[in-house]
Amino acid sequence: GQGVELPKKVSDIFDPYQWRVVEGFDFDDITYHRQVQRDASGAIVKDLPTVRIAFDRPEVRNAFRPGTVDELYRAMDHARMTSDVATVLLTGNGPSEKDGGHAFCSGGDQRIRGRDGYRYADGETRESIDPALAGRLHILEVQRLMRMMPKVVICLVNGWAAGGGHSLHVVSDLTLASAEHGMFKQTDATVGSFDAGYGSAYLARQVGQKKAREIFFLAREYTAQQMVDAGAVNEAVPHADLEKVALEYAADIAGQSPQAIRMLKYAFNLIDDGLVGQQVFAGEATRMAYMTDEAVEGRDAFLEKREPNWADYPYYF
Ligand code: S0N
Repeated sequence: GQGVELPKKVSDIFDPYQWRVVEGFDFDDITYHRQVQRDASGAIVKDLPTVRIAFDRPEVRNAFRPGTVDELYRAMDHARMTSDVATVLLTGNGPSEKDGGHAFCSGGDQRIRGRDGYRYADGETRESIDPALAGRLHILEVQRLMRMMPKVVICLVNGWAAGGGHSLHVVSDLTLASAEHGMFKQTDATVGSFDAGYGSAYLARQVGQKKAREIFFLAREYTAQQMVDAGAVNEAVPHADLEKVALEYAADIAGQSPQAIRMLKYAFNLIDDGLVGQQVFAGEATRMAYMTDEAVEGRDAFLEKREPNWADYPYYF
């Protein structure tokens, strides 16, 4: 509609009409949008329960530098704590203006990694940097947040998913990939890197041990359809429809009970996450138990300085 301000079109398949920019952030390396419903004039009627977080460095195939990871963590954590958000879409903007290449994420920015790396900040130099901040692999903190947040995280692999970008898709709850441009390549070993956590061991849960070892040991390229067939991707979608189909997935997710989604996500995680998985699952169980009369009786008895009376609460249902 005339006079209505739409967000900037950040990628070839981003539909500005579906989104607004989430306020309060000043990101350089990512974009962060909230899905909205608009009326016929284009004015926003209400927020919908999906957010879109995207790498915004298409000139380097959406590689992440340490500052990118800081921003990604902040956006993800904001999404985690926004109580009416059910689904987080993680994708990559682009394509590259330089050569038209499409990318979801090509992993750690190899120009600034590891031993000689630094955590980017305005005016920071290698000499001035706090050594505690240099060369951190804090993308693993983002992986844990994706894994443990009580929401569904869907990766939209709109182009290359390589190295640490490949691992982000592995750790997400669901993956949709562009049938034309979605490409997968686990290059960690090629550059002397290795995601020895979810990126490899959890991949093996998805595709089996032999296939996961092939993906890492040979570092070959796979299409979206090959990854669907292998069991690592939910659906290969025509490129132009990728974000539309993702919003259909998100709408279906929003139709389910939030509590059930949360418990199911933690149940799916539990067996692979050991005691941490049990802790996360059990934390939710405890929170639900606090809502019962029985738990209220225990609390009230303490506050009223009396013995609790469990007579109304059976040992067997
Ligand atoms: C993704 C690939 C397969 C795409 O190939 P394509 O389409 O032929 O494009 P290119 O011409 O290769 O790339 C276009 C431009 O983008 C730059 N570029 C691409 N990826 C990266 C990157 N990861 N880092 C920096 N630049 C990148 C190219 O250099 C090129 O630039 P120009 O136009 O100027 O020449 C292909 O690009 C590819 O294989 N990329 C590398 C994938 C890779 O090995 N990633 C790293 C794997 N490891 C990790 O991710 C682990 C995490 C990690 O490294 C880390 C992260 C944070 C902090 C520390 C670390 C650490 O390990 O220490």
